Amino acid sequence: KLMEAMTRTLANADMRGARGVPSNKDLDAAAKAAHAFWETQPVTQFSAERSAPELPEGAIQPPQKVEDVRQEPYKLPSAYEWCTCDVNDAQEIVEVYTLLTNNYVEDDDNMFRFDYSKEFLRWALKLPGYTSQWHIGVRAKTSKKLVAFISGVPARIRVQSAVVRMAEINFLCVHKKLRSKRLAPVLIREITRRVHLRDTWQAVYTAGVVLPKPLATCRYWHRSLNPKKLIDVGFSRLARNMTMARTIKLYKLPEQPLSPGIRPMHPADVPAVTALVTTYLQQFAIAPVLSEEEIAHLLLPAAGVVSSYVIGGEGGRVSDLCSFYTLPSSIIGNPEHSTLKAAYSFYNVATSVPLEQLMTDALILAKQDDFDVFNALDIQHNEAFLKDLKFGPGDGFLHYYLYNWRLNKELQPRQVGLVML
Ligand code: MYA
Repeated sequence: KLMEAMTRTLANADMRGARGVPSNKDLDAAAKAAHAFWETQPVTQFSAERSAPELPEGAIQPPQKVEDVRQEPYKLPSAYEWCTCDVNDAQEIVEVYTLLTNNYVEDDDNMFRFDYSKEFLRWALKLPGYTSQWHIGVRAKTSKKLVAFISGVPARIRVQSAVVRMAEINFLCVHKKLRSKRLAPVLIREITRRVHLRDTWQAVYTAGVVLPKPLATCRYWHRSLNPKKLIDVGFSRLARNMTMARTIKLYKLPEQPLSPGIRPMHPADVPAVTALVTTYLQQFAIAPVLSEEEIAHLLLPAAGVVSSYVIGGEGGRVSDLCSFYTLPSSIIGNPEHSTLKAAYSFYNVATSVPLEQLMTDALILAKQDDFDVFNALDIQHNEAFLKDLKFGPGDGFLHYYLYNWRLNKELQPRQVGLVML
């Protein structure tokens, strides 16, 4: 997921200030802001660091007994009611899609808005073990229109040496006409209650906004695949001293992948890919623990949703994996182009070829599939190839958060192994 910060390429590093990247001063200001809701929640507070740096790492609050969890849903303003959204239902998935496509995350200048497809939303919400109790909507009582949404899916997340059952929270959205009415805290309290009812006491989430208190602050980088379109729609700018023709040449890629034998992942690869990914993820301070069933769900290629390629013998040892998911953005108010087709780097493991070569292949395969841009966070080992493969830094950050779990030290992006959708 990411980003909850929709970000764009910065044409030149010196333009960062002008393009809305918060300076350290802004982050300090955010840290000093009052958080009437978040200050009541079991999350690391900005002030805790100063007052009590040596509290033990781990759960902030002990688990309750499930039978002691509040039974009634939280109260909504009287014109609204709770619903669960059945993402298997053709009409209900359209309702979730429509709410998000019109009201979800935009960049700072309101030029682009995430346009998660119906197929993608179904995929992201139907992780093994999912429950529709965690796909929560709010409807207007009279019109029944869906006006807000929040979701959770179950996950096992390793934080340093502890493997913790958590909810991954995503797709929090309040209709534009209902903003700033403190509906978001009610949605968060309600999903917390329903997660507690399933004996789960921790959660992980990412957001573009600064809240108490980021576990890690990461940045998006963007690799132009279709530079002319990106410049035409204002996603990136022509660099100083560059013509369009030179820019197109700069980003040109080989027609075919560099690694002989690279091919789409097949169901028979699931055990080998699970082993490869499991070993790879052990080196990060925070990473998911993925079963074969979860790997199959997350990584087997699904058109318009996720693309995964491997190197290695069919059904036998797999030495390398690259993957990316499809998350287009609506281009707001552009007469010529309505959609930006973006690929987001997912899980990549290189053992038989250099990582830079594997990621070049990912770019080539994404280009073959007509993506306009390839995005990656500076997490995992991505720093090692971003600059050389001509990614440019974006103008937003993605902050990682844990609910009811304390870590005493902020993590560096390269210590983060978890990718959220
Ligand atoms: S991140 C994606 C969030 N979605 C968007 O950005 C879409 C566009 N924006 C909107 O739809 C609204 O602006 C939202 C806020 C819904 C974001 N995460 O109702 P309000 C706090 C957490 O008056 P609105 C994603 O999906 C804000 O600081 N809190 O505001 C992960 C303030 O609290 P405080 C946020 O603008 C979500 C309060 O809400 C966020 O109308 C993870 C204001 O409420 C945010 N992104 O609505 C959720 N934005 O006063 C947490 C604002 O204290 C999960 N706020 O500062 C926690 C774990 C729960 C499970 C636990 C289980 C154990």
